[in-house]
Amino acid sequence: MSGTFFQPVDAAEVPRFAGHSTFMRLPAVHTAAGLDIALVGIPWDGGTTNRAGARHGPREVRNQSSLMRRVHHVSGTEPFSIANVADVGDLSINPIDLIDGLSRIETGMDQIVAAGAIPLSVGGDHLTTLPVLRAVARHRPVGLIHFDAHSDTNDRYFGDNPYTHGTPFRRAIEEGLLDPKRIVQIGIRGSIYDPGEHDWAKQQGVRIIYMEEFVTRGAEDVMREARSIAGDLPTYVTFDIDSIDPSMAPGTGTPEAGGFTTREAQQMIRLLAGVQIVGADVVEVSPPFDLAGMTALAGATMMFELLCVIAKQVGDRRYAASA
Ligand SMILES: [Mn+2]
Repeated sequence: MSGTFFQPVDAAEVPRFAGHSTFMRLPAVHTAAGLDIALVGIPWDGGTTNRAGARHGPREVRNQSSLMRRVHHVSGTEPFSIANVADVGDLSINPIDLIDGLSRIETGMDQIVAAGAIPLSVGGDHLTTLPVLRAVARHRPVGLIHFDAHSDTNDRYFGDNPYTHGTPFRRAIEEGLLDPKRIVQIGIRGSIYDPGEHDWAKQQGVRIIYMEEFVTRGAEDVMREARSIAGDLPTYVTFDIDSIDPSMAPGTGTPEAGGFTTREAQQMIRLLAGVQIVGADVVEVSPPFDLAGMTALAGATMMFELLCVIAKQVGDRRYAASA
């Protein structure tokens, strides 16, 4: 089967620092038709309220993703042998019009979903996840496993503006895209504007696991709960790079001290095995604030971890169907 799947450029023939920059050194294709998993960039930070720059994320994550190899060293998963994966490029965006930007992202993501591919995207700020969910959850609400320093369930900003990277999950719940009782947010921390800032989310049934609880319980226990909240229904996974400590991922718009190590984040993504993932993203990598590409590398690494979990699920499903 793997003979028919797209493959990364062979590092023994073209060294990893050479050639075109695509996600995981995979072929760049123009359509998601025939793909199991579509790697896609969303270079848009129109929802950023403070330090902009995540629009540059996809290009730098592509660059650092050239460091990824073919085989996951713990699970043994070979994602490119068991699933058809390629880089479908960047979605069309509008850098100067927020509403049109959201609309274009939704349209582009619709095409990927209609082609039957699971989208694994790289932002962009966290508002990009809202139009992605509008496409992924068009026909039924999905669950959400959300790694972040911030809950992103605020209501309004600067008057009556409903759309910022601090509001996507409130809007997604209101729009019926997410089942709030199947949402778990992990790693939440940092100063807040108002003591009641997380009350609305909690009242909807969102489970917020603050960083301090994660430190006490550890990854295994927290992810056991996360998997049970997601259940065996369709679930989206969103990974904000600011969930990682700024000492390891400084290149982001809203850093918060006291976060995950990259190793803890990798461990948690591996523990997603068994979750029915219908889409995933890595957001808020902001190269203008990065140092030596370390945050883009962390983002590319989380993308590879997610890819391996999703590919395993695709491969298992294909094997079950052919058995
Ligand atoms: Mn976020």
